[in-house]
Amino acid sequence: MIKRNYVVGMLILLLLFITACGEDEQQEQTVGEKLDYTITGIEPGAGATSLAREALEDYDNLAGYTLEEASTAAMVTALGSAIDKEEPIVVTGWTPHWKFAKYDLKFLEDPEGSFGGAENINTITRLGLEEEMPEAYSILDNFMWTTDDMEQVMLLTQDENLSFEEAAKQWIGENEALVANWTDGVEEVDGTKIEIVSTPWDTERASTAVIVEVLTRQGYEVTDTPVDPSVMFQAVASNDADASVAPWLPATHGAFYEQYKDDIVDLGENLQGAKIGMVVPTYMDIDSIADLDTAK
Ligand code: PBE
Repeated sequence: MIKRNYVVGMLILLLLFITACGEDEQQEQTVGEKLDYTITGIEPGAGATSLAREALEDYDNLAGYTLEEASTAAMVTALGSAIDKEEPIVVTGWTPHWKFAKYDLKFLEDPEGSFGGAENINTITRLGLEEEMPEAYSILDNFMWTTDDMEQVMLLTQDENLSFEEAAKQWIGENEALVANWTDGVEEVDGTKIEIVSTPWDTERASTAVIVEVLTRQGYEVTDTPVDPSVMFQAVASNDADASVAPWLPATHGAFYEQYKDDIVDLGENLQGAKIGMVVPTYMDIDSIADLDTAK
């Protein structure tokens, strides 16, 4: 008898449990639940990744969230498939980038300022370059363009399937007047070797391809090495490389800049109006990083 009561009791409990589970499933999942409390990040060495890690500390509501660090390619793939299914996704994103032309996206507001505000892209050189390669130094110092210009180069690589080198050549051909501003009054050189260091993202592949082509036309023998942002700063600070047009400042690469600023020359911005942060499809009805619901 006792045994049978026990079995019946267990069955009732089981039934209650199953009913409760069923009800739970019917309840709307929160955005955080749908995201599995995950932010889709990019390469571990990117400046955007360090700032996203800091954001997870800065925002109380993000305690319990995970930053998935992989690659830009993995991030844009995840973004594309989430958008296909109209599912929520939060990525570490930036502009200029083609994802904003292809999809309807928005930056989440960042009331804690984890990602800084407006970003610029700067030109840096090693100490002594001005004296040793004044022609290259002048061109690097004069190099200044707009996000529109940069986007045109990136578009040529996509729409016309050109390499960055080919796209840079074509863009220069279409913008000779602007390029002439950078080289005006600068003397030609005869095969002087110069080493440019850059990072592997499309924005920097575009700017670096353009500056490499301009320096080549001036008579330089140019090598271009894409590396992690930390290595880029270290290379210029230790004279292993001559210059870079790739640092994103003041926030994205700010920590590296602080570390190496006494051992590099900062020629100021070559492009204004970049931005990084947390990016979501516009169909998500949150506006701020602070709107993400806390992990349960
Ligand atoms: N980015 C693109 C890079 C710099 C350029 C924003 C992904 C970074 O985070 O380091």
